[in-house]
Amino acid sequence: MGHGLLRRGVLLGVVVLAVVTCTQPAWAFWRTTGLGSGTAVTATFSAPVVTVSGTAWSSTVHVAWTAATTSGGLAAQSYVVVRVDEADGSTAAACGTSAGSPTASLACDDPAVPTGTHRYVVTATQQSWTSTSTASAAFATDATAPSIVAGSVSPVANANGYQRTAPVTVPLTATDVGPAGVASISYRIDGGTVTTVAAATTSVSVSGDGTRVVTYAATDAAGNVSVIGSTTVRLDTTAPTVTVAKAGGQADPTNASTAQLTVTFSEAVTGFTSTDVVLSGVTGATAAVSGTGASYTVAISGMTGQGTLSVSVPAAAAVDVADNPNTASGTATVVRDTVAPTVAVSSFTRSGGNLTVTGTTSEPASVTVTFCRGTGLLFINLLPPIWGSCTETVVTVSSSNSWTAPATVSSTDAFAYYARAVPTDAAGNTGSAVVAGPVG
Ligand SMILES: [Ca+2]
Ligand SMILES: [Ca+2]
Repeated sequence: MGHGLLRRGVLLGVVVLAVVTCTQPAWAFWRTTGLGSGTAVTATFSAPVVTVSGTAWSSTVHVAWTAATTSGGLAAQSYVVVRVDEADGSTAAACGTSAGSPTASLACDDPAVPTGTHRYVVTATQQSWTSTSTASAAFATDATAPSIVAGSVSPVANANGYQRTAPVTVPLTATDVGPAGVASISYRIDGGTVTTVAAATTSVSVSGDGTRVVTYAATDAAGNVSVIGSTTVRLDTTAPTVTVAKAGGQADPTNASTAQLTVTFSEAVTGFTSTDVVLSGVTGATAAVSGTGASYTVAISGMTGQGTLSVSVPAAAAVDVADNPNTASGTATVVRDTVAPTVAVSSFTRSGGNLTVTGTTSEPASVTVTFCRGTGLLFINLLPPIWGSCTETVVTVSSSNSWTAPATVSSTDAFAYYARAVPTDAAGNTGSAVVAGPVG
């Protein structure tokens, strides 16, 4: 026993030690009662004064304290460091110290401090004396990343998950876990430039058709970065356009009661049906639509009248995936004509070996003219020609409706010649034949 405090302590009958932890300085006192005569000896044991430091928000906290000494000048033998959580007052051993494993140092690093705000308390021990510091200043650590969520996009997507009005707004809200607090939100659209906003909430404005992916993350003031989130925006602000055309191989004009047309949208649509086809110009025409997506066939049937059938698709007949209604189409036409042309011969002449027949038709047409030698000389010709072996000439009659067909025969041939004209219009209607001759 090397010092006076204990020597004096041995002499005391009753020793009461009280440590006041929340006042500065802490102090201890002895009170003793002896046999017959009382003696009181009082000494103080100063408490350490604790300071904390470290890199902001770091989970390693440097704790330092002043040496505790007795009023008799004896330094404390050891110290135990305790960390107090500001949030709930709970305590934890710090710097690896405990009552059974104190430190003789006047400083230590407290590693792996959990996220939170902490104060430190150091208890000094000198033999049976103890003296506990007041709590240090607070030190906040934050090793916990914030979280970030996207709220409901505006406007609300349709049932297909598409928007048709730009811009689409994606609200973002970040929440930090720990005392550092959210420092910023960073986001980008697709592979675009990263935008960083120094706030805990922001909103992203998305424009431009397509499937757009917004990615985002939050960073707290300690530099912890959240998990990266993403929100997909499907934006289509473009209305479908539509064209109507005659199907491949569709005759125009035609003499049929049916016709086929194609309807092609600029993108896949839904809702296009037979009732969306507008028909006019030919009595009896009805439409039947088949097809899906962007391509449809319109089968027209039941035409009984003559004239120009007009086919079109009005605006808002169908919608795309984002519910954009189509714009109106142009008009496709097919002429229906079941009336056969008539033909007339105006003249049929021969000059040497040159035969020429002229005539007219009741409408633009092709006239098939067949020249044929009769069975005898002109003045005795009694029998009709044998048409199957005769020379044919096809002439197309212009809109003037007049035609001329030439043929060349032997200039010395004295037999009679005939010409037969048969008109066919563009719709395929063939008129009655007219025979001219003989000439010779
Ligand atoms: Ca944090
Ligand atoms: Ca569209």
